[in-house]
Amino acid sequence: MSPTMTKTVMVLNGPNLNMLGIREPEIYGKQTLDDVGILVAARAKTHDLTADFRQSNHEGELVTWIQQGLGTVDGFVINAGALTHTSVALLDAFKSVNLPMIEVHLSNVYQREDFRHKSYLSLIANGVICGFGINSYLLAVDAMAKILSPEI
Ligand code: DHK
Repeated sequence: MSPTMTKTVMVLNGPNLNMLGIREPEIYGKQTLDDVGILVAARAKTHDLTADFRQSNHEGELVTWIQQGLGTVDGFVINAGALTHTSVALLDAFKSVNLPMIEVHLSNVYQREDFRHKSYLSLIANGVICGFGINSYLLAVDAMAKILSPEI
């Protein structure tokens, strides 16, 4: 939990999401990850939340950030990229901290290759939002605000 009244959501991005805007724009869109971060911060502010927006290409760094969230953040939104479909380590990290977590994807993974239909994170995610492009992140922030302040 954050020390102040304002709650914090860590918004994590996994491998290759730093390439947004360049990478397969017909699937992932033309906006950059910086654009996403700006929109996420603005949306979080409307809910009186702070967004701690990060990206790493390294599974271990993401695990460390999740662990560091214990006692410092109130929930997670994550687009783990390809690690969604492979990483027991990320699943176990989220199980360890036991905080609300929403899984997001820009693309509708269920319209894509079979290997993208399996998610380890979905096993414990509060919810999964996919297929809405950048708006997937914003919908996840809205949903997290509701989870963290269910009375509103
Ligand atoms: C992003 C990736 O990098 C892929 O590996 C996932 C996800 C889908 C997305 O749609 O945001 O399979």
